[in-house]
Amino acid sequence: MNTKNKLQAVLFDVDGTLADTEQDGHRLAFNAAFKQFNLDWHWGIDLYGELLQVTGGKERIRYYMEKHVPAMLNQSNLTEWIASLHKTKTKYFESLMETGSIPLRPGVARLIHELRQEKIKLAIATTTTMENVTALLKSTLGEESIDWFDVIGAGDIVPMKKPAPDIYHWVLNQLNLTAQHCIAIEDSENGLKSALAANLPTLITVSGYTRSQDFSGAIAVLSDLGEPSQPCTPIKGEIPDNGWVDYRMLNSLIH
Ligand code: XBP
Ligand code: MG
Repeated sequence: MNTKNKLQAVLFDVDGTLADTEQDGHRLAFNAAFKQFNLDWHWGIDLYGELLQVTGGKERIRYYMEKHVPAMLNQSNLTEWIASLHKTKTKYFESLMETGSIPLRPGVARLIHELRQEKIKLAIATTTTMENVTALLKSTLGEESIDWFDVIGAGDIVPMKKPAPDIYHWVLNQLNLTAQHCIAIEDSENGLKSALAANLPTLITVSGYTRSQDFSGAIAVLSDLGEPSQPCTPIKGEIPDNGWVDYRMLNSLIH
Protein backbone atom coordinates (compact mmCIF):
# COMPACT_ATOMS: atom_id res chain seq x y z
CA MET A 1 0.00 0.00 0.00
CA ASN A 2 1.16 3.52 -0.72
CA THR A 3 1.75 5.02 2.75
CA LYS A 4 3.04 8.33 1.42
CA ASN A 5 -0.19 10.23 1.84
CA LYS A 6 -1.55 8.22 4.68
CA LEU A 7 -2.06 9.23 8.27
CA GLN A 8 0.70 7.66 10.33
CA ALA A 9 0.26 8.94 13.87
CA VAL A 10 -2.12 10.90 16.05
CA LEU A 11 -0.60 13.03 18.79
CA PHE A 12 -2.96 13.69 21.68
CA ASP A 13 -2.77 16.50 24.18
CA VAL A 14 -3.93 15.37 27.65
CA ASP A 15 -5.53 18.02 29.87
CA GLY A 16 -8.73 19.29 28.32
CA THR A 17 -8.39 16.95 25.31
CA LEU A 18 -8.45 13.40 26.66
CA ALA A 19 -10.42 14.52 29.72
CA ASP A 20 -11.65 17.75 31.28
CA THR A 21 -9.09 17.58 34.07
CA GLU A 22 -8.44 21.23 34.89
CA GLN A 23 -11.35 22.60 36.97
CA ASP A 24 -12.19 19.51 39.02
CA GLY A 25 -8.84 17.76 38.80
CA HIS A 26 -5.67 19.85 38.74
CA ARG A 27 -7.29 22.86 40.43
CA LEU A 28 -8.49 20.77 43.37
CA ALA A 29 -5.10 19.06 43.64
CA PHE A 30 -3.31 22.45 43.74
CA ASN A 31 -5.67 23.66 46.50
CA ALA A 32 -5.17 20.47 48.53
CA ALA A 33 -1.39 20.87 48.27
CA PHE A 34 -1.61 24.52 49.37
CA LYS A 35 -3.55 23.40 52.45
CA GLN A 36 -0.97 20.76 53.27
CA PHE A 37 1.75 23.41 53.05
CA ASN A 38 -0.29 25.68 55.39
CA LEU A 39 -0.70 28.31 52.68
CA ASP A 40 -3.82 30.43 52.70
CA TRP A 41 -3.96 30.37 48.88
CA HIS A 42 -7.12 29.23 47.17
CA TRP A 43 -7.43 28.98 43.40
CA GLY A 44 -11.10 29.56 42.58
CA ILE A 45 -12.66 28.59 39.26
CA ASP A 46 -12.23 32.01 37.60
CA LEU A 47 -8.75 32.70 38.96
CA TYR A 48 -7.63 29.25 37.78
CA GLY A 49 -8.92 30.10 34.30
CA GLU A 50 -6.60 33.14 34.25
CA LEU A 51 -3.68 31.14 35.62
CA LEU A 52 -4.08 28.55 32.86
CA GLN A 53 -2.45 30.97 30.42
CA VAL A 54 0.77 29.73 32.03
CA THR A 55 1.33 26.07 31.13
CA GLY A 56 2.99 23.72 33.57
CA GLY A 57 2.15 23.47 37.26
CA LYS A 58 5.48 24.67 38.63
CA GLU A 59 5.52 27.60 36.21
CA ARG A 60 1.91 28.40 37.18
CA ILE A 61 2.75 28.45 40.91
CA ARG A 62 5.67 30.81 40.30
CA TYR A 63 3.51 33.09 38.16
CA TYR A 64 0.85 33.19 40.91
CA MET A 65 3.49 34.12 43.47
CA GLU A 66 4.82 36.93 41.26
CA LYS A 67 1.31 38.38 40.92
CA HIS A 68 -0.19 37.75 44.34
CA VAL A 69 2.49 37.02 46.97
CA PRO A 70 5.74 38.53 45.63
CA ALA A 71 7.30 38.73 49.10
CA MET A 72 7.43 34.93 49.16
CA LEU A 73 9.73 34.92 46.13
CA ASN A 74 12.63 35.95 48.36
CA GLN A 75 13.20 32.54 49.94
CA SER A 76 16.63 31.14 49.09
CA ASN A 77 15.44 27.69 48.04
CA LEU A 78 12.49 28.91 45.96
CA THR A 79 12.90 26.48 43.03
CA GLU A 80 13.13 23.46 45.37
CA TRP A 81 10.20 24.70 47.44
CA ILE A 82 8.00 25.09 44.34
CA ALA A 83 9.08 21.65 43.16
CA SER A 84 8.11 20.03 46.47
CA LEU A 85 4.76 21.87 46.56
CA HIS A 86 4.14 20.65 43.00
CA LYS A 87 5.15 17.10 43.93
CA THR A 88 2.52 17.14 46.67
CA LYS A 89 -0.01 18.45 44.14
CA THR A 90 0.85 15.57 41.79
CA LYS A 91 0.21 13.05 44.61
CA TYR A 92 -3.23 14.57 45.19
CA PHE A 93 -3.97 14.49 41.45
CA GLU A 94 -2.98 10.84 41.25
CA SER A 95 -5.27 9.88 44.15
CA LEU A 96 -8.10 11.90 42.61
CA MET A 97 -7.67 9.95 39.36
CA GLU A 98 -7.79 6.68 41.32
CA THR A 99 -11.33 7.57 42.41
CA GLY A 100 -12.32 7.56 38.72
CA SER A 101 -14.15 10.90 39.09
CA ILE A 102 -12.88 12.29 35.75
CA PRO A 103 -14.07 10.40 32.65
CA LEU A 104 -12.61 10.59 29.16
CA ARG A 105 -14.31 13.09 26.87
CA PRO A 106 -16.84 11.89 24.24
CA GLY A 107 -15.27 9.94 21.41
CA VAL A 108 -11.80 9.64 22.93
CA ALA A 109 -11.89 5.94 23.82
CA ARG A 110 -13.72 5.10 20.58
CA LEU A 111 -11.15 6.91 18.43
CA ILE A 112 -8.17 5.43 20.29
CA HIS A 113 -9.57 1.91 19.82
CA GLU A 114 -10.22 2.54 16.11
CA LEU A 115 -6.75 3.98 15.49
CA ARG A 116 -5.18 0.95 17.17
CA GLN A 117 -7.17 -1.33 14.90
CA GLU A 118 -6.00 0.65 11.87
CA LYS A 119 -2.40 0.35 13.14
CA ILE A 120 -1.99 4.11 13.37
CA LYS A 121 0.65 5.14 15.88
CA LEU A 122 -0.54 6.86 19.04
CA ALA A 123 1.42 9.47 20.95
CA ILE A 124 0.96 11.98 23.74
CA ALA A 125 2.39 15.49 23.94
CA THR A 126 1.58 17.22 27.20
CA THR A 127 2.94 19.72 29.70
CA THR A 128 1.65 17.72 32.64
CA THR A 129 3.77 15.08 34.40
CA MET A 130 4.19 11.43 33.33
CA GLU A 131 2.71 10.43 36.72
CA ASN A 132 -0.50 12.28 35.88
CA VAL A 133 -0.73 10.87 32.36
CA THR A 134 -0.28 7.35 33.74
CA ALA A 135 -2.88 7.90 36.47
CA LEU A 136 -5.46 9.22 33.98
CA LEU A 137 -4.91 6.45 31.42
CA LYS A 138 -4.96 3.76 34.11
CA SER A 139 -8.21 4.97 35.64
CA THR A 140 -10.00 5.41 32.30
CA LEU A 141 -8.64 2.88 29.78
CA GLY A 142 -6.97 0.40 32.11
CA GLU A 143 -3.43 -0.35 33.21
CA GLU A 144 -2.31 -1.82 29.86
CA SER A 145 -3.35 1.30 27.90
CA ILE A 146 -0.05 3.06 28.68
CA ASP A 147 1.59 0.60 26.29
CA TRP A 148 -0.82 1.50 23.49
CA PHE A 149 1.11 4.76 23.05
CA ASP A 150 4.28 4.52 20.99
CA VAL A 151 5.63 7.73 22.51
CA ILE A 152 4.63 9.76 25.57
CA GLY A 153 6.17 13.21 25.82
CA ALA A 154 5.35 14.74 29.20
CA GLY A 155 6.33 17.48 31.64
CA ASP A 156 9.93 18.55 32.03
CA ILE A 157 11.27 16.28 29.28
CA VAL A 158 11.81 19.44 27.21
CA PRO A 159 12.99 22.79 28.61
CA MET A 160 10.26 24.97 27.07
CA LYS A 161 6.60 24.07 27.60
CA LYS A 162 3.69 24.86 25.25
CA PRO A 163 3.13 27.23 23.42
CA ALA A 164 6.75 26.45 22.42
CA PRO A 165 6.88 23.60 19.87
CA ASP A 166 9.54 21.64 21.81
CA ILE A 167 7.30 18.86 23.11
CA TYR A 168 5.85 18.20 19.63
CA HIS A 169 9.32 18.26 18.08
CA TRP A 170 10.49 15.80 20.72
CA VAL A 171 7.55 13.43 20.12
CA LEU A 172 7.91 13.58 16.30
CA ASN A 173 11.58 12.88 16.65
CA GLN A 174 10.92 9.85 18.85
CA LEU A 175 8.28 8.63 16.38
CA ASN A 176 10.72 9.21 13.54
CA LEU A 177 7.90 10.77 11.50
CA THR A 178 7.43 14.07 9.73
CA ALA A 179 4.68 16.41 10.85
CA GLN A 180 2.66 16.31 7.62
CA HIS A 181 1.88 12.61 8.11
CA CYS A 182 0.49 13.21 11.58
CA ILE A 183 -2.36 15.04 13.28
CA ALA A 184 -2.38 16.72 16.68
CA ILE A 185 -5.54 16.91 18.76
CA GLU A 186 -5.57 19.82 21.20
CA ASP A 187 -8.05 21.84 23.27
CA SER A 188 -6.28 25.15 23.92
CA GLU A 189 -4.75 28.11 22.14
CA ASN A 190 -1.37 27.42 23.78
CA GLY A 191 -1.56 23.81 22.63
CA LEU A 192 -2.55 24.84 19.10
CA LYS A 193 0.34 27.33 18.87
CA SER A 194 2.74 24.63 20.01
CA ALA A 195 1.49 22.06 17.48
CA LEU A 196 1.33 24.56 14.59
CA ALA A 197 4.85 25.75 15.32
CA ALA A 198 5.92 22.12 14.84
CA ASN A 199 4.00 22.16 11.48
CA LEU A 200 1.38 19.70 12.66
CA PRO A 201 -2.12 19.81 11.17
CA THR A 202 -4.22 20.34 14.30
CA LEU A 203 -7.79 19.56 15.24
CA ILE A 204 -9.33 21.29 18.24
CA THR A 205 -11.96 19.97 20.63
CA VAL A 206 -12.81 22.93 22.86
CA SER A 207 -12.92 22.34 26.62
CA GLY A 208 -14.39 24.03 29.68
CA TYR A 209 -11.77 26.76 29.99
CA THR A 210 -10.86 27.17 26.30
CA ARG A 211 -14.18 27.66 24.49
CA SER A 212 -13.61 31.33 23.62
CA GLN A 213 -9.92 31.16 22.72
CA ASP A 214 -8.44 31.97 19.29
CA PHE A 215 -8.07 28.83 17.18
CA SER A 216 -6.85 30.42 13.96
CA GLY A 217 -4.87 27.91 11.92
CA ALA A 218 -6.68 24.81 13.20
CA ILE A 219 -8.07 22.52 10.49
CA ALA A 220 -11.24 21.97 12.48
CA VAL A 221 -12.71 23.28 15.72
CA LEU A 222 -15.33 20.97 17.24
CA SER A 223 -17.25 20.69 20.51
CA ASP A 224 -15.72 17.23 21.02
CA LEU A 225 -14.80 14.13 19.01
CA GLY A 226 -18.42 12.99 18.99
CA GLU A 227 -19.99 9.57 19.29
CA PRO A 228 -22.46 7.81 16.99
CA SER A 229 -25.01 8.24 19.79
CA GLN A 230 -23.96 11.86 20.49
CA PRO A 231 -22.68 13.72 17.39
CA CYS A 232 -20.30 16.63 17.95
CA THR A 233 -21.10 20.26 17.17
CA PRO A 234 -18.82 21.79 14.50
CA ILE A 235 -17.60 25.30 15.40
CA LYS A 236 -15.17 26.17 12.58
CA GLY A 237 -13.36 24.55 9.67
CA GLU A 238 -13.77 20.97 8.48
CA ILE A 239 -16.92 19.12 9.54
CA PRO A 240 -17.06 15.36 10.13
CA ASP A 241 -19.73 14.16 7.67
CA ASN A 242 -21.17 11.54 9.98
CA GLY A 243 -21.06 13.67 13.16
CA TRP A 244 -18.01 12.17 14.80
CA VAL A 245 -14.27 12.13 14.24
CA ASP A 246 -12.97 8.80 13.00
CA TYR A 247 -9.92 7.40 11.22
CA ARG A 248 -11.42 8.13 7.81
CA MET A 249 -11.91 11.83 8.62
CA LEU A 250 -8.44 12.24 10.13
CA ASN A 251 -6.87 10.52 7.14
CA SER A 252 -8.73 12.83 4.73
CA LEU A 253 -7.63 15.91 6.70
CA ILE A 254 -3.95 15.44 6.05
CA HIS A 255 -4.31 15.31 2.27
C1 XBP B 1 -2.10 21.45 30.71
C2 XBP B 1 -1.23 22.12 31.67
C3 XBP B 1 -0.76 21.44 32.89
C4 XBP B 1 -1.86 21.15 33.88
C5 XBP B 1 -1.28 20.85 35.24
O1 XBP B 1 -1.35 20.53 29.99
O2 XBP B 1 -0.85 23.25 31.45
O3 XBP B 1 0.18 22.27 33.48
O4 XBP B 1 -2.68 22.29 34.04
O5 XBP B 1 -0.38 19.83 35.21
P1 XBP B 1 -1.79 19.86 28.56
P2 XBP B 1 1.03 19.90 35.98
O6 XBP B 1 -3.07 20.46 28.11
O7 XBP B 1 -0.61 20.13 27.66
O8 XBP B 1 -1.91 18.39 28.84
O9 XBP B 1 0.77 20.52 37.32
O10 XBP B 1 1.48 18.47 36.10
O11 XBP B 1 1.94 20.74 35.13
MG1 MG C 1 -4.76 20.88 26.92
